[in-house]
Amino acid sequence: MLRKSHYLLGTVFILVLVIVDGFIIVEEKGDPKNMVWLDGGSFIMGSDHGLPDEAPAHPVNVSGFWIDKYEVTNAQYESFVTATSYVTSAEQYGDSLVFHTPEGRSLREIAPMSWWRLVRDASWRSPEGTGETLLSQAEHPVVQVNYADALAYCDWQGKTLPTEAQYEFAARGGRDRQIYSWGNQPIHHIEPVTNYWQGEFPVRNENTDGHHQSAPVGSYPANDYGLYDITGNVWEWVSDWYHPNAYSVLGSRNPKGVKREESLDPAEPDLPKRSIRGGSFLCSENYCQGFRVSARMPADPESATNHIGFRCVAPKRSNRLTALWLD
Ligand SMILES: [Ca+2]
Ligand SMILES: [Ca+2]
Repeated sequence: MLRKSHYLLGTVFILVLVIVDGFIIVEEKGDPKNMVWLDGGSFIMGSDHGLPDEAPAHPVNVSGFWIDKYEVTNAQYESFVTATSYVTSAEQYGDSLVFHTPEGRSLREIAPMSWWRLVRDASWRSPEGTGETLLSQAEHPVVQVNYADALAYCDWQGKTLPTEAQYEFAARGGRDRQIYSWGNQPIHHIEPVTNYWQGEFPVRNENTDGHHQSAPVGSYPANDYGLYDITGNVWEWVSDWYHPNAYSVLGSRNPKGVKREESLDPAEPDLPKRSIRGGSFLCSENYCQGFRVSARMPADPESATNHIGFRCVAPKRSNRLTALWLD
């Protein structure tokens, strides 16, 4: 009997050692690289003072999740491509959309969206299609990735793309009912806090924030949750299908967007679109104002452009994510 008790005690001791050892290993290695854990909670999503698709402001509750501190960079995407031989859609098509400053003196003289051109050989490796290598832009956010290209990277990392609710929760950094990730101070009244377009879009970029196009990730201050470029720099893919009235029909707990067949962009009603969030270096005060935390934009998930990138989230420790922690 005594020997059996000793045996059981020994087994328990070994189990505790294994568990404690595993725990210590994870703790010693720290959190996943360049991610922030957000506890989740309730917040007011949307705005009654922005564009119609941001209304109504409504209470939403999200569960806790990990989120990347930075937009995914060219260097990180290159690691993924090297490991998997992944070929993006723009590379398969042989062309992609690139912003060009159009002819004209003001936005009123210029046809909407005429500043986008399909450029031969534009891809994440050469966002402008100029053949320029990425060596000098390794820490810039990867662009010219469509929705599937972004999701493939996150999946490889054991992560996924954020929902709109997760994105807005993260972008607000606890600032309910405020306009920007830094509060309510107008963007032109303060030191550059994000990479956006100063001057009249799309004809005059005064570039007082120092970056005519994308900036290396983390070039501007983080928000209150320690997230960089969560507004500005490049737009970011989120997993929701876009609908302008989504906030009137979705539930309040971990909303995931409407169904694909319900997606609607009134400008192109036959084309289901995903939402993008956060605005880009092309967003100005006279056009789009995508750097407001409640701003939403529909985007064709098949298309890639030189102002849309992404970051990933993880709801919990997946095996792949844990492996990355232990790398
Ligand atoms: Ca800028
Ligand atoms: Ca961004």
